[in-house]
Amino acid sequence: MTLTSTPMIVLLRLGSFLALAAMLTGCPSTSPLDAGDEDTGVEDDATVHSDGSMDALGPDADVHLRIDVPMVEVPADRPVPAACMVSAVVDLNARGAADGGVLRYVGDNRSALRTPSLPPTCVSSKINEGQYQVVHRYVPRISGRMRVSLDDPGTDASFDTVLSAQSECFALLPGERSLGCNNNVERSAAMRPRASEILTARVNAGAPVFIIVSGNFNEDPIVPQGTYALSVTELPEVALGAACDLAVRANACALGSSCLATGTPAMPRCVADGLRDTRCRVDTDPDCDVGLRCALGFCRTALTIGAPCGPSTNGVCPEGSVCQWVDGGNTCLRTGTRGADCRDEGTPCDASLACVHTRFGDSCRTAAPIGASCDPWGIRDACAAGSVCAFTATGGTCVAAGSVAGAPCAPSPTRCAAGLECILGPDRENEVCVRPVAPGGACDPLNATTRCTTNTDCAADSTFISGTCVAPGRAAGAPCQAVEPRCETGLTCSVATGAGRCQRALSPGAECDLRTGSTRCTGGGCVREGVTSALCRTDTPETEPNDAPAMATAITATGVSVSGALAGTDTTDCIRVTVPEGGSMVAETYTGDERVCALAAGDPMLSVFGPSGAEIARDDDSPGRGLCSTFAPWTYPQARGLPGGAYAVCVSRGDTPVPQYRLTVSVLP
Ligand SMILES: [Ca+2]
Ligand SMILES: [Ca+2]
Ligand SMILES: [Ca+2]
Ligand SMILES: [Ca+2]
Repeated sequence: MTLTSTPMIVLLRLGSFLALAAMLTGCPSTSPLDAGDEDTGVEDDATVHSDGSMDALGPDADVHLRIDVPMVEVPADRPVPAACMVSAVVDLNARGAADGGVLRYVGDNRSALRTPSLPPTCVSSKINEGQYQVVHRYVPRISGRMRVSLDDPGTDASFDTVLSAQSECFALLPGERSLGCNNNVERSAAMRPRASEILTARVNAGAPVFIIVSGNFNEDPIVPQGTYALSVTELPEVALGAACDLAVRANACALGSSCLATGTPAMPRCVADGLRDTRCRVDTDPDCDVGLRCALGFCRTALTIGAPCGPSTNGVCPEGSVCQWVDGGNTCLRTGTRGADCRDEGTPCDASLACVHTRFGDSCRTAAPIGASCDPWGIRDACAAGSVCAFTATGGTCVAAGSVAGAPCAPSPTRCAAGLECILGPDRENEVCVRPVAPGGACDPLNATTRCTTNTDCAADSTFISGTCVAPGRAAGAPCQAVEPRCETGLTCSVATGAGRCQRALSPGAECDLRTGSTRCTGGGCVREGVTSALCRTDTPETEPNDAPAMATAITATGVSVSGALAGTDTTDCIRVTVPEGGSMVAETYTGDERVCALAAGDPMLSVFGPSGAEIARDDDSPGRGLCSTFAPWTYPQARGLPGGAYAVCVSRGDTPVPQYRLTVSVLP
């Protein structure tokens, strides 16, 4: 959570940068409610919907305001969402406690409906996000912007919140903007990295704002419901050129400008948006002046096609191109060419290439035909049109969708062949067809080809590739029981509290299980020795100073488990490994136990720097890894087919210390 705020991989392509920028800044949203063409001159009873559900004003009702707000035309057939019914909406002006200009309200979403009424724009409601919504109504006293936050010790630490705001209590139609949306805070002041905070677009005094608290379901112990503490701070506006608060906590710049530190010495002032290295314009075309392109919320110099790009380049690829890893470097590639995104219109890809679906989106590749081996995690050798990559015991094969166990499900209505059922796959993003297996039956510990029935789970055997369906707590790899003893004698639960797996303790040198986490290495980490095998290695303590790639500690072995800490003034630790020409790399971070990077143990970020010194990939929180990262051929195109040379792998942190972490790095031929 140091630089990115979401449990996603930072991809080296512009679309993702922009999506990320949206999340960092509190969403693409920002539709200022300019007093516009249709001043309705509403007095007092500001917004009244067709069913009269929203007509109650809070204590502000006695403030006799004339409000200049364009009323959104609401079609008569547009139903009032369940969460917007007057009985469900929390009137913050009436119920929140104001303290020094900050209104604070403590609530919970345990009795809210699971299905979202007002889908937030910054998460996908298709993957169990933005659920259990509670709507709050707030009438600002002054025009300007509002900071709304759930980053508060009063918010449950395990509650993964989403926060959004709208000017109307209706699901947004295409083209309608929210006032702001955020999943995870960029930096948590209250040790609540899964909590959310937004800085709204401009709001007008007296015009109600609907603030929506939702929950995401990731995996235990992260939950979509809980107690939250919501605060609302109204920020007065500062004129262009005037001094402002860089943190946008005391005030906010007027529409069309943003607070940046400029001049010598640098002073925070409101600077016009859309200029080189200033913020992109919001809701105004063009978003940046000629020759500039908006990236991560700032107008940057546009690079040329074929130019190097990536996290350490101060420029962005031009329109019609993406920054993509191809032939050992991050390069601005024109869409439709090898390694780049497919074109939206016309022929998707150049001749001899196929537009294939990968986990990183549709990409022009030399596609693998049906029956060929492929990477089911969707990175390598994606399958030709009409086929998809199915999980097998140790890899993948291109097959027709839904045809076999392990295959991605086909479109509705018949999603899987007879005898199979469609469930969320091990990448937690895509659905796969699995075969139900009764207790005692042989199963796949990855749950990619089978699903254990009757409240059993697949416990891995010594191969870590096959297993048996067992009751909780009965075998290594099986889920822990809720009460002590959580696992059978000789096994320990992977986490102290909450849902975890029973693990077998192994000594250094033993073959360990990185695939499903059924083992725990004593005094060290599990280091990959090959694509499917891994050994327990004793920890090597880090050696300071190691604060930058140039200061990295050189590692001569092909695999290492480093133990380190990031506290005090120490924010970065780097090691250096040598990769042979065409080799690949696996680097993983851990805090606490082997599999779950708990909220309380700090939030490390992983960066990889290539032989030229350029940062080739940056990953904060990988899917299924909590707050830790996995940089590997099956998660990153940058991790395989590497140019030979020295690579630095760095672990860094944000404001919160990481008292103890483990970094495992393996170099594969
Ligand atoms: Ca969140
Ligand atoms: Ca350190
Ligand atoms: Ca250091
Ligand atoms: Ca992280």
